[in-house]
Amino acid sequence: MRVALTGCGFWSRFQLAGWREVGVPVVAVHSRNERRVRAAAEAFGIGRAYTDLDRMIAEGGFDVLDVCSDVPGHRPAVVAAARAGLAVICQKPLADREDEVEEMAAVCRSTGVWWAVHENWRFQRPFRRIREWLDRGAVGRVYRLRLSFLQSFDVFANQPQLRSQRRFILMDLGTHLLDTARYLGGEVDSLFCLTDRVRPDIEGEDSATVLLRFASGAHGVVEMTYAGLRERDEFPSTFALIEGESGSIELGRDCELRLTTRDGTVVESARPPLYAWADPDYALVHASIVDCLRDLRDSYAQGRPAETSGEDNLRTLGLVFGCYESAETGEAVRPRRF
Ligand code: 89V
Repeated sequence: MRVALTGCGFWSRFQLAGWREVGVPVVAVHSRNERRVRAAAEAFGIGRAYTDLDRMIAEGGFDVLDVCSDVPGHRPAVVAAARAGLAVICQKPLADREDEVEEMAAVCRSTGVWWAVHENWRFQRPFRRIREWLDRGAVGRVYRLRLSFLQSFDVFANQPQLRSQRRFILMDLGTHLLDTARYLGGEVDSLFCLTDRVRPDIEGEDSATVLLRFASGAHGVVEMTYAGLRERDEFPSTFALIEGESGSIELGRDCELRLTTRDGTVVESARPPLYAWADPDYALVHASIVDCLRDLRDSYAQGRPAETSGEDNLRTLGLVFGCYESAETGEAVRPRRF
């Protein structure tokens, strides 16, 4: 598997470090910004650097295009790669407009390429451990699941483009949290969502509260904000509570998990490895890049859809667009299927 990467912003250096960590060569890199692409190529010893994406694709020599650009760059890059018969991995969200998602899905389906979304949140160690506990029935039938991501972290310092996104927290973060909700709770039948823009100096919503009804009958609550002002929060941790008929699982500070049953409480740390290249502020998330890339590498090699395949991620996006629809109409909605 040889990868070429497009987009050399803040996230790309962690993505490139992640590929190195899982032993997959990145042979070419592209950005419209010449200074950035040169810097990325130099830092990671990549021989080929391009400012013209079509040229990089035409010159070939790689199997997979990893789309790591900002959101408006996703659609053209995914479509160009798929039309050239390349496998594609794209950062989330695939697109923030439904017509663009439809086009990307149509092109990937008609060309038959292997496509996936780099959806790393569900690969965080605590969620993998919770999934194991759920699979072995540790808490019995789950009747409610809560995910909370309530932060005062200044996410705009490293990613200033997020300030001007008309659709912000549900797109940037809700994609992750709703995907994790699906990973832990299964598919969703209906949802209701409220949004708010608390900070006056950004375009989009920075707080959202989502109520889910899973196909299993379980209830879900997913709440998120970047507008928090609390004594102690812990970016980028998601806190969780999963309630089952015979027990509960809590995910708290510092990746600490508590499994409570009638026999008592088991406490376990699910802290991931701390990679030397990770930004300490994002260590938990950066570690999950490695586990996500490992799954992408292995599924590609084995010719099977990734856990976070394009098709799978379309269901997550159905929830995200459903949240905006619900927030606009004030109605509960059934998520659309792309
Ligand atoms: O992982 C991400 O998508 C990042 C952050 C955690 C900052 O939202 O954009």
